[in-house]
Amino acid sequence: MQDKQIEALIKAEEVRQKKTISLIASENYVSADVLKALGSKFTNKYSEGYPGHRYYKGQAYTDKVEELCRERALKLFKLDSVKWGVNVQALSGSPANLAVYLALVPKGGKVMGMSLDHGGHLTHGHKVSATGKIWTQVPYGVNKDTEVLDYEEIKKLAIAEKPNMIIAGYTAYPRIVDFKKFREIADACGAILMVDMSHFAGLVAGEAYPSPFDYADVVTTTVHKTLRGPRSALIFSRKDKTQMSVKGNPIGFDVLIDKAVFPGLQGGPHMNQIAAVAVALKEAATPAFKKYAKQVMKNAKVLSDELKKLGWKIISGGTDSHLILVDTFMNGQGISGDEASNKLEKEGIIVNKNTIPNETRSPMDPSGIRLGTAGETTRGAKEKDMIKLAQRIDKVLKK
Ligand code: DSN
Repeated sequence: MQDKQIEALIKAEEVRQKKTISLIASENYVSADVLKALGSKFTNKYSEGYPGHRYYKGQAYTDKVEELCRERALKLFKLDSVKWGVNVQALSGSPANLAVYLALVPKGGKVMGMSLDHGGHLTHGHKVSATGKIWTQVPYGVNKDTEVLDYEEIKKLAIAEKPNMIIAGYTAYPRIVDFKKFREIADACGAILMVDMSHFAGLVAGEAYPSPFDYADVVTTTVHKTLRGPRSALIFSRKDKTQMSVKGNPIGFDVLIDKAVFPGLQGGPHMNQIAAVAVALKEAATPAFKKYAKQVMKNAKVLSDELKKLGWKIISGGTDSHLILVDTFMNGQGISGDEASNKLEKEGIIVNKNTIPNETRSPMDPSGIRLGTAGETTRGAKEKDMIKLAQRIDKVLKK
């Protein structure tokens, strides 16, 4: 590179990644092919619009790449293109979620999402996010004692509040979500059901975690977590679910969402990113990826069990995904999440501090840390490595 300053920083980041263990549940390591597509000359092309309907000329290959990406996305999750559409242009998870609400929820309407300290995402209607300013969040949480979803409580709240949309799928919830129950809840109050599967999309693709597609009206996901692609997002939506236009014509959710993404929210799509998503989706359709997804979950279980044995409090008592939430503070018996994540970083283990359900501290210095096994599993880690890792974490935290 001519730019030696940036070249040096890229090199330094490569070395940092090589020398450290990332247990950040939302990170992964992409393939050389994904990187190649991201760094390709598609970055030079403006292609506002959708395949076949662009504003600028010169779209012969952008159209092909976007169509291929859409086909691969539908195929990976076994979706019928008559029933489901997919938008592949959202730049990342937050704009994807925002686009869905812009498309389907009237301004001032209610979105029912999990509160932040219980494991929800900012864009599930939290007040500091635009999603909490344009719409009103009806927050729900996990059961105080079991720390898992209490579907009866969620149903009662939904019936009382009548939200326009219910969001299932979280950023720090380690357990399997019962999508069928969420469908029943949405039907009981007339809400649209959106699943944000950003965290577990790769596990669904690898058939290691239940698929939400039989039950949801809309499914959003980032591509860069367990799905192991570039930073980007996909929005799947039902074509046969409609809303009335002002002229009284039914319009499919897919059409409304496409319009909300462009021109509603974004300009030209990042075609290099879409090419890289297409590469990642092809990789995720392989038998090797299925094996990977299962190993991610086995590793998380072993890491969680071992930390528990060593005396750490695991929120909800364990995990059935790639993600583990550890209460390191333990009501003052242990250390805060901030201190824990700092100590671990000094020893080359990268995690994020995280709030825990019914948090008593602050988001900047919460009671826990969140761990995930997607990245280290990509690097070949197995159960025996997780046992050693848990012992190392324990030693560092108790130092
Ligand atoms: N930052 C992502 C995560 O870590 O879960 C969500 O936006």
